[in-house]
Amino acid sequence: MTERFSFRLDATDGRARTGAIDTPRGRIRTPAFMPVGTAATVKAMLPENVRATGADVLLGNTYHLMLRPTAERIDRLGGLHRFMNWDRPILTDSGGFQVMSLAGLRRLTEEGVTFKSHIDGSKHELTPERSMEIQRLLGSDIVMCFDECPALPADRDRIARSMRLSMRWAARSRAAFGDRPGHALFGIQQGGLEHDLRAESAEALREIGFEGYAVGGLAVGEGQEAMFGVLDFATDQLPENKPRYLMGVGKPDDIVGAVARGIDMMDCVLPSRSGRTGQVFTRHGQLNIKNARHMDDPRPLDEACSCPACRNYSRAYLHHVFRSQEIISSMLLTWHNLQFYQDLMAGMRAAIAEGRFAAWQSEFHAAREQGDI
Ligand code: PRF
Ligand code: ZN
Repeated sequence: MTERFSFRLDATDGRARTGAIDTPRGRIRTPAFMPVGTAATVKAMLPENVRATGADVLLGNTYHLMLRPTAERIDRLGGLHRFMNWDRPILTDSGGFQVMSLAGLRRLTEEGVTFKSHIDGSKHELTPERSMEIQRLLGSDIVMCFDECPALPADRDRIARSMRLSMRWAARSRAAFGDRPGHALFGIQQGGLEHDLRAESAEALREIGFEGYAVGGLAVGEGQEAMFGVLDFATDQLPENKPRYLMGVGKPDDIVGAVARGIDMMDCVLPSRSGRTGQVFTRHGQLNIKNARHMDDPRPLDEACSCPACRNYSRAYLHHVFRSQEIISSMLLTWHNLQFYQDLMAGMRAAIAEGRFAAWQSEFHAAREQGDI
């Protein structure tokens, strides 16, 4: 196992890439999908089950953990890995984005953001320096810069000012992070949908220098076509020899389109959250297990899936436990969805390595067109 953080590209196919990030806590095969473990748990799953789906890395959240149980408490208890029983890499988001989407009353200044907790209304502050400190206390392997992400649509002036603030915060994040061998700090590109603002942001980040680069500010209401339109140029503005991470994306077809445009890492609550609401992802698209058409169906969700929900249970059973609000329903459907996402990533990695990604993409879209039969 390496003592340092490193990234290597093994193959490219068109703009799609496959490779590996090596960290002291293990290897992350790319393109990678990171299940979301916001509150120190991937809901309804044991960590060993998450690992069994093929996940190499989890995402944790500064915002949630600083409020409860607090970063200082997690530090006293030996860090986030030990606390949640996941010894592989953890990437933590920096908090700004979650403050904007979840917190009550917020005030944004050059210094940072003050806000009221969505849990008990208590007052808190996040700055680049405090976010770096919290992510260090958590023991995060991949730390994200503290940034601001404006909701779209927003006017150009607002997006430009926000992006420039995020770039000043990126420089402060870099300075506060310090020298931590084996740990990585990722910059986050902002700039909305505009080519020149994205270029300015990428330039500012490259100037500072990071171990990886995220594309932020997308999947915030602009739609898939606009998002792909940005990725058509944004990934190429970022260094080729460093991992590129698209934050908070997405549905399976978003993920495939992002990988086709040079993205190496993604995270999204969708597979885990959908598991709890009965939404199921399959090769043939999405279905809801709640639907009465599954009531007498002895078949598995997906014959090609190796997860316990598909190996051991019928659609009829999964429908029944969902309707009955049994806890096992969330467990099985979450497992299946996470398995589906990891199989998707493994399929793309193999296709890119073998130079057949375009054919793989055609098959992916054809299976979805066929629908659930
Ligand atoms: N910044 C941060 N976290 C994020 C985003 C961002 O822009 C997004 C945007 N989709 C999701 N999570 N720090
Ligand atoms: Zn399955």
